[in-house]
Amino acid sequence: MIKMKPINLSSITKNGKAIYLAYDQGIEHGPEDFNDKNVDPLYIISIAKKGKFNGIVFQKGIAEKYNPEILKSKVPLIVKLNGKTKLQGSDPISEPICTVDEAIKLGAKAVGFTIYIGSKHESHMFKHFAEIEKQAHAKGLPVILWCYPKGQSVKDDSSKEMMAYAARTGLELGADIVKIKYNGNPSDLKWAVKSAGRCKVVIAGGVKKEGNDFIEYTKGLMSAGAIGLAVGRNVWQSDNPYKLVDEIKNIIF
Ligand code: FBP
Repeated sequence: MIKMKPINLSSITKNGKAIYLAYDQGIEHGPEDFNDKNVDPLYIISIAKKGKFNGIVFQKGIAEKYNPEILKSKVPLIVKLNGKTKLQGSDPISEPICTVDEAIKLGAKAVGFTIYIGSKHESHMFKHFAEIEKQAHAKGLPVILWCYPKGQSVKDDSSKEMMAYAARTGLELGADIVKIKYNGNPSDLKWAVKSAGRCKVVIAGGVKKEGNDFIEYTKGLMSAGAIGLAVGRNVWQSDNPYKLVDEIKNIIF
């Protein structure tokens, strides 16, 4: 009998909680998310370093070209292994663009992979995920699944049912952490967290929120049992990311 050792998440969590800085939007959404300042990956690395994030998420290209600065920052690198542009049609597919071995060579402490549940290409992404999950776990590397309901068959991607479906998919596919979208209702999220079982749940930030809304959002998701955030735009589009990060870290930890 093979004894399965649980994957150790201590390199990308602190006391079981986490805040990751996501910066794969350049390919997922295009540079329209950026301004003069945050278009520069060095600015993002400096936020992650100063804010002592538990991980910084890059695609392979940025992880390679800015590797010395990333490693010097000591912020754990999380490499996304697949990606797509927003120019695709309504049933998206995200193909692998980096391998587990390449990510390890870049110094990755974890890998990320996106699956669009509900897309007619879902099974294709399942197959690739299964492969990377096997390879990453064989090397002791945690796997984070971005699990987003998207496709013609998905009517409401942030309904209670869809949030729980995405979370449960993370558990059943073998992810260590599943990243889902959150509709702002903690009692809906509680059910999603319960559905994820021993797979931990982190939440995407979404489009930039105004005023105190992101603070309330963070309070709600922590009260529902998520372990934290994998946030992008709300942090690096903020005029004062450091103040915001201090505030949300106080809530998370
Ligand atoms: P944000 O916090 O900026 O929403 O980033 C989270 C994220 O998961 C990114 O990693 C990813 O690029 C993006 O959202 C995808 O969002 P969408 O599915 O809405 O295009």
